[in-house]
Amino acid sequence: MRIIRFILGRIILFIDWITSPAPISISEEERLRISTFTSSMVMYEFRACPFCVRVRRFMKRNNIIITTKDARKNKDYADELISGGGKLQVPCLVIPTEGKNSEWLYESKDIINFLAKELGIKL
Ligand SMILES: N[C@@H](CCC(=O)N[C@@H](CS)C(=O)NCC(=O)O)C(=O)O
Repeated sequence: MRIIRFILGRIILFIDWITSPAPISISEEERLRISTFTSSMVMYEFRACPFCVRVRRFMKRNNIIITTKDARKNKDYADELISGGGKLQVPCLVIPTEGKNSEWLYESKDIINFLAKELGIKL
């Protein structure tokens, strides 16, 4: 099972690599607006998870840079994800909220919808 998962993971990463979307062209002002919004966010992922690939491709296309933490490779990250978000499931976007606990947003579709809505990106 681990071997099949490993092979599938490599295939996913290879296809992602050869079909990687080009970032759309934006102004420096827009780039700054996006990076200011996302600078304190973190996304937990498994590198070869197809749902994480989906979010990363959306981010790349739209010039969104968010620090990622691989919860498969690093047990500390997996523990952080479980204690903060409540379960070991990726992708999970951690959104700091002023004066409150951070929001731990699961589900690739919800993460993409959140980023698109907040950054005014048309899907
Ligand atoms: N519906 C979720 C599915 C996420 C999902 O199934 N992620 C898998 C990795 S591909 C996971 O976290 N599995 C937990 C595990 O392997 O322990 C989404 O779209 O984000």
